[in-house]
Amino acid sequence: MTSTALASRPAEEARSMLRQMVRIRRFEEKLAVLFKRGRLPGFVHLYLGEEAVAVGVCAALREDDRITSTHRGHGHLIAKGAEVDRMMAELFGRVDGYCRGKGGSMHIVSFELGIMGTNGIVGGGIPIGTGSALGDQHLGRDSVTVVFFGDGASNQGVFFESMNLAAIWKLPVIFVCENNGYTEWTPTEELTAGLIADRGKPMGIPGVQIDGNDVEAVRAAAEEAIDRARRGEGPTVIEARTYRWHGHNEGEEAFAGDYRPAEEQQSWRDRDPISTYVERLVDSGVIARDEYELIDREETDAVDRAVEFAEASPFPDPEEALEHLFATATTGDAK
Ligand SMILES: Cc1ncc(C[n+]2csc(CCOP(=O)(O)OP(=O)(O)O)c2C)c(N)n1
Ligand SMILES: [Mg+2]
Repeated sequence: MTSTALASRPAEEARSMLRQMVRIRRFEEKLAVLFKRGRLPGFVHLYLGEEAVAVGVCAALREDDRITSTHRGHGHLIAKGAEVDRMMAELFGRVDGYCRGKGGSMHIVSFELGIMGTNGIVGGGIPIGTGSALGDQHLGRDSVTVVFFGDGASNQGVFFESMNLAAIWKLPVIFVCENNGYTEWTPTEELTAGLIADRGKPMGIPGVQIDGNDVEAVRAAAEEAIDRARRGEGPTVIEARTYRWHGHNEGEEAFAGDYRPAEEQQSWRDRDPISTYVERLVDSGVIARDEYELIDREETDAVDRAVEFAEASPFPDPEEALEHLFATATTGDAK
């Protein structure tokens, strides 16, 4: 690598992470509007405010690494390389979606991209990701799997079972808990004892609690855990503290009431992972402000085009209602 390449690499990485966060932000904002207009079939749980976690972690992954996701998973998938067009088509229930419109928000899979699925079952991705890591170990591959899950999911028994086996077998898996302070409408401290980062400690699994709104901090923690997993030294728990800006699900204001103090919400908006990163990059001369504005315009336009793409795509034929529901092959998209 030339010295120029060395010097420019961090700037390129920073730009790319910023672009990914903006892409997720604009995608999710568009979904909020579409949901209100009754244009989306099914529920959506938005990732607004948590973008730095998915982006920081996935920036540290290789293409052949895998992730498992949650009910709040659009950001994870976009960060792992999913296209907004096919994501949008899936959410509209159309054939050009990643699962031919049959998965919807909570069941999007793309094995080609290493996406083992969003998941409507809280904690459901934890054993799938642990099994994925076991598969790699058996096949002698050096890829790793990241399991994204929430603070609520950290109380599921399967998390402890999965950590146990991952520790015993030194599986190449990284457990990334997105602690956004709430499990549905209940504050985390009313449900969750102790520090989530410490939950693997009795099993010898290292854990760290990090600022999940700082994309560089997330990436640094992810790189360390991923290197460790690739070296065959086993799992790590990363607890990323963050906050969701929107409700548990869109439309919750119809029944959930005011369960989050306004000052709390404002204090996290003041720590917006995108604008704080833009400030940092502009102040340190890594990007110019108009460069950010261009990125923003491009991503906003891409999301608008994704809606057009989704609307132009047909609904699946009723004849194929029972197709692609059960696995007949071990690789490839449902398409
Ligand atoms: C096994 C199971 N139990 C309960 C639910 C209902 N449910 C959906 S999301 C959710 C809360 C999840 O909270 P957390 O893991 O913190 O994720 P967050 O929504 O905060 O991202 C619950 C209880 C479910 N989908 N699956
Ligand atoms: Mg939560």
